[in-house]
Amino acid sequence: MNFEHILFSIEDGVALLSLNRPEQLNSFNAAMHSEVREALMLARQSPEARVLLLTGEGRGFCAGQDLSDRNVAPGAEMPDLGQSIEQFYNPLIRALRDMPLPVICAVNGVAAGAGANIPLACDLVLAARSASFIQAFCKIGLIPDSGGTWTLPRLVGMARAKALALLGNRLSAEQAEQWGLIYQVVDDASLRDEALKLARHLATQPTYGLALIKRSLNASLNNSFDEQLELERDLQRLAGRSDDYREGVSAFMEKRTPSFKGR
Ligand code: T3D
Repeated sequence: MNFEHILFSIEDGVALLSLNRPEQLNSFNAAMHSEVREALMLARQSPEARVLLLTGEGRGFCAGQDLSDRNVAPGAEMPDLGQSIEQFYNPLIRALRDMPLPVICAVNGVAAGAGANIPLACDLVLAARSASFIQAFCKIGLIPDSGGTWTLPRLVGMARAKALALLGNRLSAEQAEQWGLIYQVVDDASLRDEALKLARHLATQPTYGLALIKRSLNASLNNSFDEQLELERDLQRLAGRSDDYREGVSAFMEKRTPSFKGR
């Protein structure tokens, strides 16, 4: 598929989206936002796609907003960042979080600003050992966006969230793993292979059931215990009517490997 600022393909059930503005550390301009939105729509709608893998080309994962689009001459009117968040960043974060497929993010290098929070909207985050996460917003007078003010305290606790957001220091991938911000650190040279291995495995699994799992876990962050029990009842009812559940039970009883179709 032909894009200018991203690479996108669907192969063996894996939709692979790689940010591709390496000279600008894959920072977002409006054109890249539009292409990412189109690719996410394709991944969501294509029956072949059973998992999404998000990564970046070059030495960085993503440096957030392209600041060259925000460098306003003295006296000129500043852009409306609320409008930018509404039009670009919030839909991106919602699209990743609500994607009815497992979303893996392979953080291949520095992740700063919105680029540090986009991985946190994904389901499984792997990072290269040399990667790092920087809540860079405070250094230019902004607040963490792309869901960062919601996700950070829930993942690492308020004390660490405030330190990350107010100081904007570089957090190494290893520290991010230790703090529970991401799933796993892997050696730089094996990041792409490890992420693809995980993606190819997930692409053979009961996709619909996996989508219900992520929906229930995402909802648990806001639900009471009783609300969550009720949600589990409702989603298990849906899962129990799927072809993959029928196949999973039948394969278990027949002592064979299941062949899931993702429905
Ligand atoms: O505006 C809105 O719509 C609201 C939403 C905002 C969301 C946000 O993300 S705001 C936060 C924006 N991002 C940042 O503040 C991060 C800025 N970048 C950095 O702090 C550093 O570049 C890094 C810590 C990420 C990496 O540092 P380093 O030393 O490894 O690389 P570098 O030399 O700074 O950057 C390499 C090149 O990428 C360089 O270009 P050059 O000099 O080689 O031509 C640099 O200008 C460019 N680059 C890096 N980040 C950005 C960027 N160009 C434009 N925008 C960037 N964000």
